[in-house]
Amino acid sequence: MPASAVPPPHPRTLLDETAYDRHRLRQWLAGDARADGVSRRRLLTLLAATAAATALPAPRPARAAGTPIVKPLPPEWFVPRGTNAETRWEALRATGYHTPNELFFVRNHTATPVLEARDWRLRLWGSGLRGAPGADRPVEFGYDDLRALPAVTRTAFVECAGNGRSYYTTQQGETVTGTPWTLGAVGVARWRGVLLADVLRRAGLSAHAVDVQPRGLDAEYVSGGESLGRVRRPLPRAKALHDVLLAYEMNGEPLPYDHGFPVRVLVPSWVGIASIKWVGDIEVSAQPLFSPWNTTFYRLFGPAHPEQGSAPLTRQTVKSAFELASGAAFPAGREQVLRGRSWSGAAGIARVDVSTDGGTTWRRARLHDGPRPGAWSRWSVTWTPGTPGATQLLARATDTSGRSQPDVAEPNTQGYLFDAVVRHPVTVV
Ligand SMILES: Nc1nc2c(c(=O)[nH]1)N[C@H]1C(S)=C(S)[C@@H](COP(=O)(O)O)O[C@H]1N2
Ligand SMILES: [Mo]
Repeated sequence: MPASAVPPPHPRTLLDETAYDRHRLRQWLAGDARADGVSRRRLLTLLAATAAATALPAPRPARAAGTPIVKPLPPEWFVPRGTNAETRWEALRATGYHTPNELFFVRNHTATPVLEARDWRLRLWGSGLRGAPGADRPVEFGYDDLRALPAVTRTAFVECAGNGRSYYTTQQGETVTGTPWTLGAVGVARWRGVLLADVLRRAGLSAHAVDVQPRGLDAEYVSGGESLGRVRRPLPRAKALHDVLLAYEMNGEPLPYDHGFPVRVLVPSWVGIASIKWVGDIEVSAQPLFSPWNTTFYRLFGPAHPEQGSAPLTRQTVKSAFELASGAAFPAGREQVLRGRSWSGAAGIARVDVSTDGGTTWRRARLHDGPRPGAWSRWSVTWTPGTPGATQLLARATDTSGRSQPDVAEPNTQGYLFDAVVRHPVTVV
């Protein structure tokens, strides 16, 4: 018998029907189960439905060497994009408020490292710690040390600063560099961990500390033939002490390998790059810090921006997406419920307006969630398509701070922070 990709479950697991079901579905996903007469779509729907409800340990990786992502990437759920994977919005239709871990997008500069919790240490060092004048007297925390600290839970999105980048080109004719995401480089999860503030205080944060720089344990990132070192980006002290988590759980499960196991940083409302995965050390500095990820990258460059670039990016902009495939077909004359989600890095969502005729007329969508800062609100509208042919669906959200989505996004060379209303093509048949 070939070695199974899915490890055997703990015997206790098999007494829990939901966990049992999920284990079987995972085995199927790994090609280890037979499901004669059951469609792939049906099984994927079941898998999505069980994903959020159960808490199994992270599966052992089943990837071939050199594959940048550990988890399965069924084409029904993901668009592969190099070392990254984009979630398909039509796959989120079957999910609840939180994005199941199995469906969450992955953004890797290199490849997911598979680490062991028992070998992992978090090292805090630098001139911003009392009694630790250099790297010579670092303060260390093990996985169990972190788990023994007071736990906090927070629902928040992680969204890549480049989410929606491809629309600079397809809607606005601009040439931009970077991964051509549509709108699927975002997900909302329930994160559990400890406050970075707690860990910093326990490590002896000094009054002089100004910047806090977490760094990942994944491989060094090489760009243009030059190594930029390991992925790292400074956070200002105020944000680090405000609401940043060192997260060890995602939707009630240990962090999956691809999302930062054993521990990642979670910086609510900010560009995804701030949420360093596989964090191994944190420099606490009494001097301001810079890294390629807040100088060369993650600033706005281009004619509309200062010569040396904008300030480093922090909060995400306002966006909206339909839970539909691009080019989805609808029968004429039959009432539909169109669903979607909107979010903003500045505040919760206050209203969403939808057009089903390419932007000529607009009506207000029904919001299913109240304003949730740092997360999304689901919404719906009913629509009875008229004459057959091509049309475009548009959604424009406004947050409680009054920020909204323009018709055209101000371009920048690296295609960050797209915020314009996206024209979603559909056909009436
Ligand atoms: N160590 C490390 N952290 C990282 C990255 C990375 O490549 N390495 N990618 C960043 C970027 S650009 C984004 S958008 C988010 C993506 O998080 P996810 O893969 O869990 O969705 O992780 C961030 N943290
Ligand atoms: Mo990102």
